[in-house]
Amino acid sequence: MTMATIRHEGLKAWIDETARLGQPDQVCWVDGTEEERSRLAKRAIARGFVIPLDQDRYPGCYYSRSNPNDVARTEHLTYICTRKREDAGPTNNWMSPEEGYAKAKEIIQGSMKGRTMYVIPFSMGPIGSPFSKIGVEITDSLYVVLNMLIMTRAGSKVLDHLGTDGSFTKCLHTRADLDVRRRLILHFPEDNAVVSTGSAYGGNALLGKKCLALRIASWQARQENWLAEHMLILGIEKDGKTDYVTAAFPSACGKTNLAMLIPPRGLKAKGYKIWTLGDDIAWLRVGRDGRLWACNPEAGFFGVAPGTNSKTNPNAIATIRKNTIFTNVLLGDDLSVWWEDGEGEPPASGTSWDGKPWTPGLRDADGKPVPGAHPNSRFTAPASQCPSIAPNWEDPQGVPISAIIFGGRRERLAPLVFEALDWAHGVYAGATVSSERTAAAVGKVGEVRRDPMAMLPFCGYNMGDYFGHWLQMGGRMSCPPKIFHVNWFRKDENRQFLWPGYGENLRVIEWILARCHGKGKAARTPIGFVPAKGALDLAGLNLPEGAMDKLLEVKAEDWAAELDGVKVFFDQFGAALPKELWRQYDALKDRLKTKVPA
Ligand code: GTP
Ligand code: SPV
Ligand code: MN
Repeated sequence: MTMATIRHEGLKAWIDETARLGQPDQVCWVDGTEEERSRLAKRAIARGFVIPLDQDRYPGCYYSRSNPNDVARTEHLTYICTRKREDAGPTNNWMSPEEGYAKAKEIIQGSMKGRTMYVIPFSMGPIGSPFSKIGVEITDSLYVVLNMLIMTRAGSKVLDHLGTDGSFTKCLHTRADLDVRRRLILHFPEDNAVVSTGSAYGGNALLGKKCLALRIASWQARQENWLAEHMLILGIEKDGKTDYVTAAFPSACGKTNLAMLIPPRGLKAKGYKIWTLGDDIAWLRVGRDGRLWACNPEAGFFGVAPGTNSKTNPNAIATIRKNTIFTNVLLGDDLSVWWEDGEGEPPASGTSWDGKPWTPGLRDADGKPVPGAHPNSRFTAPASQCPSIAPNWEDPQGVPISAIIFGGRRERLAPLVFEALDWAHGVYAGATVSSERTAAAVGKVGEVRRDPMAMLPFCGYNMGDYFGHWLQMGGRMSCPPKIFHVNWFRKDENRQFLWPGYGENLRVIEWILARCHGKGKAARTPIGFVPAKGALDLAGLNLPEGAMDKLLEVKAEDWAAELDGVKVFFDQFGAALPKELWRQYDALKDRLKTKVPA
């Protein structure tokens, strides 16, 4: 592909303009062929951007280490640039488009000198599906190109589909000098454009992912009456019938793990088969049948490495055996990779994520263990390599959703599972999700913050309007999914997890689906329905005495105290917060005051 063969004038003009600004040595169109990918990988190795792993043990796999100051999303440098400040809302950083473009221009000017500027046409969603959106990423990072080739459907076939005047999201990325002072992740939803500078980390630099598929897409979804969500998609097959659910958990709170779960031994006899359709993002549309249909816009997984092993997530381990890029894990001197709570023994010696010599058991001056992998180290692998990938994962129509599951990481308060009373109450439950911060973004790990629908960092417009959009979507469906809330992370007084999690989570999903089919016994609490005694199948689990009671406990006084935090959170939206959410708040307050008979 060359500039001369491009028939889309708007695209051509943008490429020309960007090349004049960035001043790369050359412009290279990515056509998406295997021959090209292998050539680019060789080039990335020659330039030192990636290191090939031991090809016998890890065929087609590469290692990459990013700048130690650039290993997680930087929410404080992420902006929504709209003409009106209130359109970004109180939970987003805002900049005017003029200021955004001016700041970006200053950084991009000449930043690609001595480099190649790659142009990657890509489709989020199967090419040609009614769900799909096209983007074009310009980048001066070969690491980004290699990742985008895994995470999206990229290359000339996308251009063919775009035609001479199709619309696309302009995604402009320069790594510049990787200095945080020149790091900005800017979104211009009114122009269908993203500009990202000074970072080469995943969500900051792979612009199809959080920037296009969530921030820009959520803006478009509101206008076009659909939903762009931070959700996994999972299929549960039993007796020849498959139910599909989506689940929204904040970053590093278990989406990849749930999406690939293996039925626990105790439930094996029931003949469950679990299908993976997506692990991070779902686009949802109302079907002609009045149900909600979901599609995964991505083509790969950009998953958290630490904690991934063949006990917790065997499907992930099988997925990353070949053709995978490992970022910021430990690199063994024998060209192996390893991470904390990973597979097998660590190598005898290696280099840690921040480029320092590392040996097993290494401790710092204070005697604290020095991790080999960064807690947010990741693997990038093709979804097609996942043993549990659903045969219909690329169906252009998507799959019909029976349940939407919200969740967070809470040591206390939230029970293992509860079912919302109806759609509006479910939206309230989603809007008030709170969770302990993880290493996926720069910030204080463990601090509890509100993360509505797991979208706090990803909603591309005023979250008050977003809640309104969710509420009205309920009215567009004759058969809306039921809404649930789960918490795999509740702890006992010794701060040990009460629930074993991972594959065992199917026991909770089983109850959720039973509820969707009008079965499954439940007890009503002020916050919603929880499983009645004996309603969860716990065969073979051997939980300690009383653990289940603690897991399902709903303490009215704790929930009443939580309401103060909800009020502070809601208040900041002013008039943009739908009145319905205040009605839900008041109704919950009342229910918490009323003694409910058991
Ligand atoms: P992003 O890719 O950042 O959006 O995250 P994610 O939601 O896909 O998170 P992921 O599944 O990678 O899980 C992150 C961490 O949570 C890992 O360290 C897992 O081992 C851990 N985890 C996942 N599921 C469970 C569970 O059921 N129980 C417990 N205790 N930990 C879990
Ligand atoms: C997340 O942080 O939610 C991720 C990783 O899935 S990133 O692509 O960096 O956003
Ligand atoms: Mn994510």
